Amino acid sequence: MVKFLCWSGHRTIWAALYTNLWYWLPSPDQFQGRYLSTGGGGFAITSGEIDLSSGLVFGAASGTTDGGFGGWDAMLTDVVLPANGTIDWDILINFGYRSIHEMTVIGQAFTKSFYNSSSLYSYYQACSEGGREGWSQIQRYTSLYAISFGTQFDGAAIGAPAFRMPFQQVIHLFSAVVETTNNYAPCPCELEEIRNDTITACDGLDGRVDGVVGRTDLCRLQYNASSSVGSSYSCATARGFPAANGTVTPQAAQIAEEIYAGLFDSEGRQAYISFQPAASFSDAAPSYNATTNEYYASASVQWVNYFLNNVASTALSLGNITYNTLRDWMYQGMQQYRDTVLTTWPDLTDFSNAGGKVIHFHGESDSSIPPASYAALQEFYRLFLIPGADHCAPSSTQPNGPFPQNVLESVINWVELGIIPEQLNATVLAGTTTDLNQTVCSFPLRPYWSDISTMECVFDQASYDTWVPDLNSFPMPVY
Ligand SMILES: *[C@@H]1O[C@H](CO)[C@@H](O)[C@H](O)[C@H]1NC(C)=O
Ligand SMILES: *[C@@H]1O[C@H](CO)[C@@H](O)[C@H](O)[C@H]1NC(C)=O
Ligand SMILES: *[C@@H]1O[C@H](CO)[C@@H](O)[C@H](O)[C@H]1NC(C)=O
Ligand SMILES: *[C@@H]1O[C@H](CO)[C@@H](O)[C@H](O)[C@H]1NC(C)=O
Ligand SMILES: *[C@@H]1O[C@H](CO)[C@@H](O)[C@H](O)[C@H]1NC(C)=O
Ligand SMILES: *[C@@H]1O[C@H](CO)[C@@H](O)[C@H](O)[C@H]1NC(C)=O
Ligand SMILES: *[C@@H]1O[C@H](CO)[C@@H](O)[C@H](O)[C@H]1NC(C)=O
Ligand SMILES: *[C@@H]1O[C@H](CO)[C@@H](O)[C@H](O)[C@H]1NC(C)=O
Ligand SMILES: *[C@@H]1O[C@H](CO)[C@@H](O)[C@H](O)[C@H]1NC(C)=O
Ligand SMILES: [Ca+2]
Repeated sequence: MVKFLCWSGHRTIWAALYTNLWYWLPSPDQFQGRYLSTGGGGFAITSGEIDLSSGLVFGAASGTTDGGFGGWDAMLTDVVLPANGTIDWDILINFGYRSIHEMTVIGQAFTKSFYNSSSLYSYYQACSEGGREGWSQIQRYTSLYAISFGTQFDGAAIGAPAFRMPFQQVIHLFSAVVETTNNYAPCPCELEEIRNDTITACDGLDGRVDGVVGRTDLCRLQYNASSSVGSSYSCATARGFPAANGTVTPQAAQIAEEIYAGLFDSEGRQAYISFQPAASFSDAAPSYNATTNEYYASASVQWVNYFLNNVASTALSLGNITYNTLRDWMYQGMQQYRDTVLTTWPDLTDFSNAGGKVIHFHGESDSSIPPASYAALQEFYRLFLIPGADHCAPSSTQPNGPFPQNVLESVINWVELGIIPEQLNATVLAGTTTDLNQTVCSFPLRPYWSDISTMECVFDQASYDTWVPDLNSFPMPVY
């Protein structure tokens, strides 16, 4: 295996920064005619060596880029504001789509020339922000490349993409605003009790009692957090919070219900989706004042400060923020970033015509990026909601849930062998059923276990409808 580093550069506006590219190459006897691009997470455009190694298993040369941020550990937020009031659009475009594209085109040409290979299958794999980066390529670089490559990528394995970033970043404030609006910040233990009760109450709705909520849609339809009111809870000191005990209050149940329901404006119109029941309430975690012994709502406000107000600050009072404010911030972000990080160009005809394939998977109990989807474009795109899984990872509170281990292999099989991924293979990695292999249904089909070992993929309209909300708080369609 060869590790290869090179640079390409055209940025001269703010500073003479070059973009570093990093490729890992399998030895020629292990090369299988494949190239893989990888991406980042959070505000990072790269995941470094961890993801580069994932291509070698499949005999693929693999690439990553630092986006011209000045180093492999640099974040977009380190460089996007050269001064308060000023966005570096060049660097934002790098992050939005350009750097992954350049790294891919150079990597493809380099791979062909290094291995004397006249043809190449090209893939993409990443999760979260990296998933958004993958969609940024699928949505942009197809017809342009149809002549030489068919499509820039033949296939992509995309996990929990942050592709509606201006919405998803603002929804991170929603749980805290639900608390300030209700004038109550529950201690983490109280919401954890509600989540545990939710898991217990909804576990069996998928036909199998295994501690995993495989049907959060039925849970939304049939469960009400108010049934937790009066349950007693008790937690030891943890994560900077003191030991706590008590019984679940009606206010905490109300907060849980509002978080599950999603963001509604003052006229009762829906603005955005939120987390599914049984997801962890991580966005609702309060701060604690040891002097007054009080919990108060808090949230990460980096997106609002950096990208909407253009100031490098992490301070923002939640005092006057209403649900309408959150809606307006989403609208502002949609306008300001629709051609950079809002990655929802809806027409994928060229990609589909060129034979491109996407497997998109998303933890059903994702506590960072809510999983509702609008697409059912089964010919070239498959969505798999992973029962009980959290953000790009299994959930520790639903340990018997499966997690897919070989999504890229399923994409490769689909592209190169025409094997349609009707279901996705997944393995239980912890809990009492460790190593058990399961399969995951292709959305909009949903799992139902008719007995402990037999799962069917079923459809029902009421469940489906919970996944396709009408975001009618906006005067235009939200893709
Ligand atoms: C590619 O071809 C050149 C020229 O024939 C040769 O020197 C080189 O070793 C080949 N590379 C590989 C990886 O086979
Ligand atoms: C919730 O369940 C987990 C086990 O999954 C347990 O560790 C935790 O203590 C429970 N929390 C509460 C508040 O009971
Ligand atoms: C849950 O129950 C509470 C209390 O009975 C009620 O006010 C609320 O409307 C219910 N929520 C839903 C979504 O049905
Ligand atoms: C509950 O918390 C109070 C202090 O808030 C403490 O005095 C009491 O011992 C705790 N009870 C239990 C069962 O942990
Ligand atoms: C905690 O509360 C005290 C008393 O109101 C206040 O002086 C202090 O600033 C608070 N600390 C934090 C971190 O908010
Ligand atoms: C940018 O604005 C923030 C918020 O007003 C302030 O805290 C910070 O010091 C400013 N930074 C610079 C470099 O002026
Ligand atoms: C809320 O807005 C009012 C009026 O603009 C302002 O006076 C007040 O300081 C704000 N409160 C907070 C907590 O930001
Ligand atoms: C999925 O699992 C089946 C049954 O074990 C196996 O035949 C198939 O090769 C697996 N597919 C992938 C992509 O791992
Ligand atoms: C699950 O599948 C993997 C890979 O396909 C295989 O190695 C493993 O033995 C299977 N586990 C069980 C319990 O069948
Ligand atoms: Ca279950």
